[in-house]
Amino acid sequence: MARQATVKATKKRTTLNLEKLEDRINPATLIWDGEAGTFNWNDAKNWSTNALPSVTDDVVIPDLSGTPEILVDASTAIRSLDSRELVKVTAGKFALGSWAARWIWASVMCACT
Ligand SMILES: [Ca+2]
Repeated sequence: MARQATVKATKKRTTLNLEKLEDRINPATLIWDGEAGTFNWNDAKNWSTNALPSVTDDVVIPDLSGTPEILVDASTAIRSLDSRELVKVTAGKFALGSWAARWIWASVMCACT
């Protein structure tokens, strides 16, 4: 007589453990597109997102035609800066955010009085 295998279904209960993940803010890269036709940092249209850079943003200003100065006339804080043009701060504070990866690759001049 052939031996018959018996398959017995068993119900196993598994407990799922959920772990709360840390909150994350994804930094964005904002690129100067000069759409406003000015060289004013605080003119939102000059940025690729048409919004001013914020403390979580990496900012890129490419090599522009001629040698324009990008004027910063109000306080701003960004995550990092990579600029091929002079960034001239005429008023307010120009700060890099409190992120670990902050860095700057640019010429920044303070023309504050
Ligand atoms: Ca734009």
